[in-house]
Amino acid sequence: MMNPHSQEEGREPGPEVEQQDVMMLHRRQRQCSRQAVQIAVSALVTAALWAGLLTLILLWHWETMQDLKQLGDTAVLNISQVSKDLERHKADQMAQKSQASQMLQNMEKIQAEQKRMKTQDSELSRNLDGLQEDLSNLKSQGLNERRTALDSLERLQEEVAKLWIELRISNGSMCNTCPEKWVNFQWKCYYFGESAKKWIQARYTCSSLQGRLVSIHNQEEQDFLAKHINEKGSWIGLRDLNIEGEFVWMDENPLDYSNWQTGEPNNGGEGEDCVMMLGSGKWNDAFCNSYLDGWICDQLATC
Ligand code: MMA
Ligand code: CA
Repeated sequence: MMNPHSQEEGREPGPEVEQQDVMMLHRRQRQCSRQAVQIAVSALVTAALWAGLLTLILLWHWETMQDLKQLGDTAVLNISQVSKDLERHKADQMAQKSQASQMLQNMEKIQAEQKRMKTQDSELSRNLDGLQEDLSNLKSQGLNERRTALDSLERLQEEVAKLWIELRISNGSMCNTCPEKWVNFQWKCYYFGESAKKWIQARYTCSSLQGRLVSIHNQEEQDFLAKHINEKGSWIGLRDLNIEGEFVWMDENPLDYSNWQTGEPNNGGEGEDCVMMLGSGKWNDAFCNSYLDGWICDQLATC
């Protein structure tokens, strides 16, 4: 080290100067060593600080890594769980799809069955209609046959009664018994009603007296009646209600005898379907709802 006083006025250094120099040297040495210590201490502190900082950073980093690792593990777990769920869902979806297609097939089958049943149903209802029609035909046929049979029976009974009377006549014993107020002629009895009635009311009254509006089949019978009738005219059991001009007797025997007034039957006025015997005994077709004061009933005489 250069001495700052070495160039002073060319004076020779004495022992005091040397002592001073040593002291200065010592002071400088102390200063140097203090500085070195300071530097070392500060270096140490700095190093310690850096070490602490590094440790902190490392710690933080380690924790972060741990967290990240945990997060990663969790994520892996979640992903595997999600993929499992996804697989399960896929399987479910497949199952549902196959179920849906199965259901569709079933539905188609059901629809086809329904269609078949509808066709069968309409066929059955057609058959049923046919059967019902057959049944009603059979019923009406049965009814018609029953009616025809009853009519035939009635006619036969009447025939038997007539034959029975004829047999009694040929044997010499007459069947000429009539109820009170009835008049006998041949094998019949006659009732001469005398109150104002329409044709239908007269028919009803005769039937309530166990007789019928009279049927006339020969001249003798006509002559007998003509003698007893009401002069204003009387209803008899003949009419052409169903077919105009086709006259029918109440005893259902054919029109084998007639005694029409000249020009009759003429179906005059509002239409004339019921027959009356005029005071003269001649017949005239008249309006059925006219009131006549006379009406004649007949019935077979008893033996
Ligand atoms: C006339 C004649 C008949 C008819 C009656 C009705 C009097 O006779 O036309 O045919 O039935 O009238 O009252
Ligand atoms: Ca007439």
